[in-house]
Amino acid sequence: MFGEEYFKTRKRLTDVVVRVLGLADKTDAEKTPLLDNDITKGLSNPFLFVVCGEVNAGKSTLLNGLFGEDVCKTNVLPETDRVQWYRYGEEAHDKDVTPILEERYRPVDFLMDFNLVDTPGTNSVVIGHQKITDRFLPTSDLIFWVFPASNPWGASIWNFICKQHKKNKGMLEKSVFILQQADLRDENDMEVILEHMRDLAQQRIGMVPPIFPVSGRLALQAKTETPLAEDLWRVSGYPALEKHISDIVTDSPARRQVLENVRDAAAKVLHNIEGKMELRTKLLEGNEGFLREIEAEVDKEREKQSSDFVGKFSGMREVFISQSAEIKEVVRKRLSVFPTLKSFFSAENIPKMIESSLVESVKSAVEKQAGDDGNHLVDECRKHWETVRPKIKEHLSIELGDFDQETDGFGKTHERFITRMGRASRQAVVNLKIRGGFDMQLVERRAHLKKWLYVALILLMVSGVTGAMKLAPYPYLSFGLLACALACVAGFMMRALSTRKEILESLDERLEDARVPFADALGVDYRDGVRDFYIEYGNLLGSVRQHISDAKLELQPNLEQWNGLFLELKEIEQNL
Ligand SMILES: Nc1nc2c(ncn2[C@@H]2O[C@H](COP(=O)(O)OP(=O)(O)O)[C@@H](O)[C@H]2O)c(=O)[nH]1
Ligand SMILES: [Mg+2]
Repeated sequence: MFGEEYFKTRKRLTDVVVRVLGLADKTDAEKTPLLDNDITKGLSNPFLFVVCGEVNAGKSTLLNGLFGEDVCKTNVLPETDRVQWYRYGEEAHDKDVTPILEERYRPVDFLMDFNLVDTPGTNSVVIGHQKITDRFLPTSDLIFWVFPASNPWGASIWNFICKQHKKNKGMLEKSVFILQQADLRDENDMEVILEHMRDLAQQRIGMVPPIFPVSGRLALQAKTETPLAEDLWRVSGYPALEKHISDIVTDSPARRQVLENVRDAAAKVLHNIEGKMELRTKLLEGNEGFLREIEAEVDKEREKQSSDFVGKFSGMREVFISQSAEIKEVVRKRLSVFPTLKSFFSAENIPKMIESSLVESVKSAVEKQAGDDGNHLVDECRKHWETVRPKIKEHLSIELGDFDQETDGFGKTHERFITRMGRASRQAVVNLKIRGGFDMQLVERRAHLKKWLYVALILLMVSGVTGAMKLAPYPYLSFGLLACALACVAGFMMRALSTRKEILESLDERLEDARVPFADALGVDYRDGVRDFYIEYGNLLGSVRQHISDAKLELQPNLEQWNGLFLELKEIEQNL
């Protein structure tokens, strides 16, 4: 294959162009210079070789030698009087373009990159033939002037060359002279003939193009043998010719320019892509900043709600005070004279009853307050969400549902908050250890009052006995004892009331002292509960966060592909 290096670079560039266009599509970048047909068409343009020479010079055989197969018909008689344009086609077929131009499509790989124009001969007299030759010569990459080695000085071809040379400046630079059918001459003759041709060329056209003595027939024969018949191949003179063709293909400035233009266009589009990606990265960074602002706002809102808790908590203290007032009333009743007396005869646990009643009432009051506060928090979140939604729509074009579409109104968190506060309040009351101290006081009181009662009863009994036995000084002794018993009962009653007062005072003091630790004990749970609401609220922004990180992930492979393409394009540039 001729010009392997060139075709490798061209293929690579074509691949890069396809991938650059793909990336441009993905990143929405401007592709204009690469869409310009004039620029990219050059990538697939085949090379054009034109073969000129007299009838029977061996032109068709020369081409078959290059193909390595019998593509062009050869004949002693003029095979055709038409110009034949050999092009690639998946099926072999011929197409008349004009009465003197015929397109011949052949499934030969070589033709994908090279088109060949086989002219019928400079000595053929076909009207209009000249016109066709005029059309192909200027655009051709290479012109083979074919001379039969048997007689390379035929007048008609030399006249034709002179005429074309005058019309087409630069034509000779891309011309080579082929001395075909060299196998018919021996080596010494060839030397003489070559010398003679050089002189003739100098005389007629003022320069000597490269001259290659070859034998198309031997070349074809060599190529059709497997493996290639090396000796025949060398003798055919084709190695030098093919090397020359390769050099022309690789060094063609026009072709190189095409590659450079395509490379420049690809670089431009790559630059556009870079711009788009930078913009996108900036936008995403902006989005992240925006999201951080909103998150900070949510944090601030949480802080605010947690710190407002001092105010709300005075409410919790009030709850405790009002509940303790009720409790004191109950205690006062329980410790009045008759219930106290009754309590000597029936088992009852006043401290336990007091504690559980306090626990229950405080718990339900705290739960109610927590329920109200929870509703308030949900309202605050809802209000805030309605300020966030339009901002996210404006900045990130993300449509978020309203608060109740996006959440269940924080129902579970709300319930958890209430349960948590209820439990905390129970624990807080128990931790106050009101019961322990109270218990001791009651035991002491009972023991003390019992003494009074027992003494009164004993006196009453003794007074009865002495009265019945009429012991002297009757009845003064029994009346005296009765009076003493009554005095003891009065003492009992007075002590019962005064100890009740003492106990109530100390209970009052204890409850008073407990107010602050009680509220403090709830503080931690309350703050955590508030935080729960805002954690759940913050999660609402999760879809936005996800959207941004998805977009970033999407960007990553594009960045990598861009880097790869940039490096490849740089390498191609160095090869050019
Ligand atoms: N010995 C020999 N004969 C050749 C060679 N090339 C062509 N011929 C013969 O020359 C005749 C004309 O060849 P052809 O390729 O058709 O010439 P065209 O008219 O210029 O295309 C045919 O009979 C070929 O067999 C060659 O390299 N060596
Ligand atoms: Mg021919």
